[in-house]
Amino acid sequence: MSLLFPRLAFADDAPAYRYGADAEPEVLTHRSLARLAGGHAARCRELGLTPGTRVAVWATPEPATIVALVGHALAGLVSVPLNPKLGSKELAHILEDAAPKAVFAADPSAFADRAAATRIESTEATPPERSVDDEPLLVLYTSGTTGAPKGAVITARNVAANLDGLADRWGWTDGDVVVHALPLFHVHGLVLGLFGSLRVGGALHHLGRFDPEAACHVLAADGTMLFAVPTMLHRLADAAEGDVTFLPGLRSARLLVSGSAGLPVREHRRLEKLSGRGVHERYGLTETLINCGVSAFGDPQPGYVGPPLPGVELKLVDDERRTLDAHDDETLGEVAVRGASVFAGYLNRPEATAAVRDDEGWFYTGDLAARRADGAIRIVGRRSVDLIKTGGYKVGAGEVEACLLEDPAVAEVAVVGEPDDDLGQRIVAYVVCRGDAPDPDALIQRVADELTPHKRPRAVVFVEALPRNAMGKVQKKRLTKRSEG
Ligand code: MLC
Ligand code: AMP
Repeated sequence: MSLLFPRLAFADDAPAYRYGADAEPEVLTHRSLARLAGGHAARCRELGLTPGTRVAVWATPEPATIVALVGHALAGLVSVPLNPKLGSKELAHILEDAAPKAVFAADPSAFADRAAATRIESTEATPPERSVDDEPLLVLYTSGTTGAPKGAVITARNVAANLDGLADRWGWTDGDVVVHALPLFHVHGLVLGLFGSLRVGGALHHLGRFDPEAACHVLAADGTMLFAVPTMLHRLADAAEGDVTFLPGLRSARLLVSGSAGLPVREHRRLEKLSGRGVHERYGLTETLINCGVSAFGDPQPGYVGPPLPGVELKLVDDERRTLDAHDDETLGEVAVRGASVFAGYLNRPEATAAVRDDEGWFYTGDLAARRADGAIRIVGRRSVDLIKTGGYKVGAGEVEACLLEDPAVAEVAVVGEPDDDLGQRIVAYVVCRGDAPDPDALIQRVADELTPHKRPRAVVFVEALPRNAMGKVQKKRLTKRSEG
């Protein structure tokens, strides 16, 4: 059976992970990463953590975290990466739902106020070998329209199959150095950025935090690919326009990749001018990993996310989930996908899994799209207005509403995503007060503290009443129109 990360078994001295934006980043070679991951795996065994056990990791991007994530993968432990900014309620929910047997952190003192964690130590040992099996590798928490986030169980085969499809589409090899500043608790930064680089035997340079100048600097030195969400590319274009120092990096990268949300055609055009080659988009979900991607062997396709990856079956369906055969770039249907990359299900939630995946293995994404004659997919929106994508993060309107309703001064609330040049969508809360209006900043802070800062509303609008239809259902589209007008 093939290995999940083949180059870690050879363990040579080429860089696998670099961290930091300054002149001398911290480096883990394939050898040092393999040996340290082996040491962490041995320690987990001593702690009585047996294969299949869930273990949480505070996902700061520093090297120790990488050692733990890789050590768990090799040892057959299931990592539950935690957003370092998680607020009290959401953290409590994840710890209760995933019930990890241990929580690891590079620096436990940074999280002492939220959860007791065990320090990741740097001892070395021969690493175990992990083959591409059907056992869980990760549980990634992702939001739905209502309720608290659900844990998507991702197996080793899901990851390997998906990364092999991407490597094929992008010509991704051991000569590539991916540059990114994405969080390591979601698919984009963790599965693609880290595990993808390790699977092809290349390197990942994590900048620590997104900074257009640092990104271009590393690309100009030896970075070959940039992975980014549209917000980062928008900020990169803002910084680079009129400043030639950004151009060498933008022009030497062989591939600029955008994903996690749609990149507007306007931004495509700006980046095409700056970089000379433009941006290749890919489209995915936590539950399915990446479904479509524009080929690196051809030009970018502004407005399109490309055809399905090798190994991904894709169909468009109508509201009754009947297949639509149209290839006219016009007929809209919901995207459904099937294949080895589709997750194993939501942790502890068989009904939620059954609602999105049918008996034949088709996963219904909730995304609406049209398909061109050559199979390229154009994503046009989502079925539900209650799923918001802000800065590439998925946020459920329901979770933010539930949080705000806990404030005694809030009688009713409707949360919507409104168009935003920088974030794609900006979270706005429309609030009907009970008595005197509360301080809007306090409402915003409640969401940042209890859920996570990226779920906080960027604006609170007080209204007399929420628009409702004859059935009493809030008509969110009318709210958005009101603020635009
Ligand atoms: C602000 N901050 C607060 C706060 N207000 N903290 C506490 N309380 C408050 N009230 C903090 C923030 O945490 C952040 O800290 C800083 O202040 C700035 O806040 P921000 O304005 O919200 O963040 P911003 O810089 O705008 O972030 C933009 C961004 C980020 C692009 C860097 O949105 C991002 O990293 N997005 C990536 C999302 C992603 O990876 N999605 C992939 C999902 S997988 P600090 O320290 O952080 O600066 C998927 C599948 C697929 O979708 O297809 O890929
Ligand atoms: P998440 O649950 O965070 O993984 O978000 C998945 C969602 O992100 C998808 O259902 C899409 O709505 C959106 N998405 C990801 N990539 C793209 C893209 N390239 N274009 C448009 N939407 C995207």
